[in-house]
Amino acid sequence: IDWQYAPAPESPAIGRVAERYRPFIGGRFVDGRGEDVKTVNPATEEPLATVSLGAAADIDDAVSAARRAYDDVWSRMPGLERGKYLFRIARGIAERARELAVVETLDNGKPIRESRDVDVPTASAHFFYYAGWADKLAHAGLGAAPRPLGVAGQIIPWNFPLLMAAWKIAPALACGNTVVLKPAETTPLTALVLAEIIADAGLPDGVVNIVPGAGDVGAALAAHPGLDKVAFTGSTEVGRQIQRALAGTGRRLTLELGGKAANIVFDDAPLDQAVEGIVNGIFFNQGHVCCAGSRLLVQESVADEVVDRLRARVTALRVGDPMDKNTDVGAINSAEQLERITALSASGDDEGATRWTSPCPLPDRGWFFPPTLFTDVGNSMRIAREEIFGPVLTVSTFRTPDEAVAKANNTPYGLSAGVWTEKGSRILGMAGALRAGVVWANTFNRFDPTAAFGGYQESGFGREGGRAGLAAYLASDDSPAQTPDPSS
Ligand code: TXE
Repeated sequence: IDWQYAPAPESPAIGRVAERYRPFIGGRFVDGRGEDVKTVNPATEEPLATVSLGAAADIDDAVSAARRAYDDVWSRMPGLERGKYLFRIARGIAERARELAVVETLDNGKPIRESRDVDVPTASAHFFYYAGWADKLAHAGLGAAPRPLGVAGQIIPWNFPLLMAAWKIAPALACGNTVVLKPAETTPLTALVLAEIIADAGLPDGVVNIVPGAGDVGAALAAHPGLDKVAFTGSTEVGRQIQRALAGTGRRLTLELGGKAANIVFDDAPLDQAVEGIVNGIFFNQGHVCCAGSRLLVQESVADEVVDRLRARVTALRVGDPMDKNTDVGAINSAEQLERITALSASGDDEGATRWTSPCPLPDRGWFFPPTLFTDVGNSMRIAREEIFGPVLTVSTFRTPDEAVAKANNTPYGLSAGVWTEKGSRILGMAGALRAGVVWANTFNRFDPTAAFGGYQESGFGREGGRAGLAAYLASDDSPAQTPDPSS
């Protein structure tokens, strides 16, 4: 699918990273009351820009601004008008696509090819998609007069900084909510460029507020009594803390947490295609993907052949400078994440799995981890159970479809899964039996604004994307609306 709705003109700001980024509150860029910190380019470990962090007092200001904007303007605006603003934001992203891709890659470490071809166009596509819903909410299947919830607090991680901001902001605004968003501490830049795009689109002051900060600022936001809704994407551990903080408050919550997806290859699958899908499933975005296909389950009769082909293919992956268009695997986002990946991989060695590492050369500086496969993996090993969130794949085998389902479902998570087979009936059978919010067939890591995304069990609850994504931001009952329905 070509999500580049509008051709991106040459941006005058290509490659430009501003010196200082500030919180966006009440329609203005202001100095935060937290400290000034340097963001670091993970590929060089050199400082990239200064960020003025927010503090709890800035969260108070942002929530107040969002409340005023909700009461006075946004919840009263007809859906058709709201949609026009979303279309403008979508176009603004497309117009600044090159700049956004460069800033994203420098701040996050992901290959420029991915930020250019996936993150930025898909972010724009989310705004285009939800813009179309803004005046059609009565047809969303959520009752005749669905109404917005109010002010939403949104906390996002560092693996898809711009795209996660778009996933959170676009449906919330389309439904008539206002938002306070906190980007992750290591990747705040593109969300603050998005704030400029939002300001340029003329959005009424306070409808979107973006406050950079670390976990303390996130905790202040999640627990703020002025919110009606909290949406969080991040670790299962922090998700649990937020759920506890919200218990008994009546505030709505959606959580999108970790994953440990099985990518299941049957012996009738087109193996060349499957190997590409396995590589994309785990090495896309350095494996910093909640739905990454981190557990390969391959049918015993083709296991040796698949692993051989996989090693050959992985050996050809180029790891290195994320700004190089030929790079396949970029930098690990932070020193902490590199430590986590290193430690979990070491536990695989200790527990008796066999490690194979791509012989690719790694840059001398920056945080990098080579593409890695583990075979001889037992189900009880930590590498088979815990989310590694890095370029590390475990390989195990199965004989029958039932055994594949049992192994795939043997996890506390339930976000995604992949099935590779020529048989349509098997795809349908597996899709029904796998406990995962998304099941891809003969593809992996396909993101599409029209499709719902979300998990079961420890992967969280609630859906983002598609029509289902509207339910997270609307009061859906058919009782008389307490606030006028601006969309009807
Ligand atoms: O996540 P955190 P981290 C998983 C992945 C990774 C691990 C740790 O396995 O290795 O989590 O990553 C904010 N109250 N995922 O430490 O801390 C934080 O500032 C409120 C999977 O980076 O959960 C950031 O904005 N907010 C995942 C966001 O939460 C708090 C993506 C996520 O950071 C907070 C990221 C608090 N007490 C990590 N503490 C996915 N589902 O894609 C931190 N934050």
